[in-house]
Amino acid sequence: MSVSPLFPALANPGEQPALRFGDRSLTYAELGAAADALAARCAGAGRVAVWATNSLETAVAVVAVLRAGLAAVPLNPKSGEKELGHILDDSAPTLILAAPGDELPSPLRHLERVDVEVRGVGGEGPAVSPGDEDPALVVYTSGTTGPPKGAVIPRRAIAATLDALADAWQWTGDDVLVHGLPLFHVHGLVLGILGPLRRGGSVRHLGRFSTEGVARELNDGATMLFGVPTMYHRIAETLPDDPELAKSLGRARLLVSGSAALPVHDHQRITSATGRRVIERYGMTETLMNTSVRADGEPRAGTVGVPLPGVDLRLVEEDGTPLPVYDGESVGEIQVRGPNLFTEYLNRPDATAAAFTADGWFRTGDMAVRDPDGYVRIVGRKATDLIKSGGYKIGAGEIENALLEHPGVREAAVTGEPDPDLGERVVAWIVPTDPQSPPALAELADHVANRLAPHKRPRVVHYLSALPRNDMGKILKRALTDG
Ligand code: MCA
Ligand code: AMP
Repeated sequence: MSVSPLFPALANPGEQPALRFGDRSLTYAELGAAADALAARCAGAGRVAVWATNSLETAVAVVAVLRAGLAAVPLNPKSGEKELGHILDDSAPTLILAAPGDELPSPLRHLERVDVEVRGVGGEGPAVSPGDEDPALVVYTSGTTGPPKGAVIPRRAIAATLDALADAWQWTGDDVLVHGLPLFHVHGLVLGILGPLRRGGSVRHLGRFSTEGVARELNDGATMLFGVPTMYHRIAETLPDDPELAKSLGRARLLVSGSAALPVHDHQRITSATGRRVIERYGMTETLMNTSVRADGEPRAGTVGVPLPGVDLRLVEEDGTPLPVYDGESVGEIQVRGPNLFTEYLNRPDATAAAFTADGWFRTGDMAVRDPDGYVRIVGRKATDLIKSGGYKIGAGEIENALLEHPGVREAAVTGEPDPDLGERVVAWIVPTDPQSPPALAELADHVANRLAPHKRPRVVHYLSALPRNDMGKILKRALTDG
């Protein structure tokens, strides 16, 4: 079945602003022309990789791939060779779209490259009518072990999640969004770029996050801010010395935080300095958005609000039994069902099957309590081997594997520990090959940054003579962190 277009405002585009990155911008008419010209060049391709820098080109490229009825695979431009190699082998794109002049690393050079011309013209407009279930994006996300998995996100899920957020946030074409999020994850790309375009509104991307950039755009007509908790923490830290920042935040219609928990202390500091409350929403690469505090609802710091329209949510006990009542105290795993869900992990039927119950509920792995009136409060995660740092999900296993490839490392374990700025920071526990000259933190950090991605690098290293293990040889991570 065919869905209505993902971007109704591109059907008959006018001169209203669509995208702005720094001093470069496109109206809907210009975006439509550039995207259609590029879509024509992608016609017939399979999956299309996008070199997802924080740029106008990335936004045009993803819109073009969607207009062509194809699936985009956004690539983190800071991915190291090992991570990039895995994503390319797994997703097998036939094309790579990149900004003219961007230098691509060697694993990408064998792919046919098409430069993204943001002033492009000459396309015919989409001749295809993709179906609801057709894949729109393949977004790579870390698990506890092994390399990242590609979550296949259908067009239906993008439309459903963005329309549900429009309802919860009273988000319209009059809104102007500002953010500085990366464009290779759901938060920055789906919510932060495709969201405003689906509403017919506009987005101003900061290139990189800064409190100055946020203040400037909110003073200049932006109505909404999206960010991860680290960004709101940095805002909270800056507010006492920056009354202008407080005034500009006071002008926003909506301040939204997501990707990790925003500490109540940061909620409070922002509210007391600006008079505005930050609202939290809860999502996942595989599910897009599940819950949110509503713009017309009671903001309750420390909760992620209520299920979005169309989303079924339940809490289950260890054995899978749903909790009978919500009392604000009983903890269960969050499971969700709805049109917002992904289709599968690419090439991983085993992982896809394990992620769903027999009757189609997706197991999030997040642990929560629910207040009697339905508000959800996330209290933890089932897997200790997943670390959320700066809003990025990082699997301990993939970092351990990368560390073990360093000649100076004989054994390695990775854990997360609390960090006031990043939420959690990555900690490496190393048994060095040569105890007399163990590899330094900077060297191990570079090693991981170059192989995987800079945000996955360890921030702390501890050296041990042996890792604590149980009788089966399994590393006892709790013994590391408790010690
Ligand atoms: C430092 N750098 C290095 C090294 N050390 N590069 C290579 N090798 C090294 N050894 C570089 C980094 O690349 C970075 O460069 C700069 O130094 C600073 O890095 P760092 O301290 O790690 O981070 P930061 O710049 O302070 O970043 C904090 C941040 C970032 C801006 C909050 O963590 C961020 O953008 N987080 C957003 C994550 C996100 O979008 N998550 C959504 C996924 P440079 O500055 O040039 O980059 S979750 C999701 O999508 C679900 C659906 C949801 O619910 O939202
Ligand atoms: P990712 O797999 O990178 O898409 O990250 C999804 C995970 O981020 C979820 O499973 C949650 O653990 C976490 N998350 C997202 N939003 C929130 C939030 N508002 N509060 C707490 N955790 C969140």
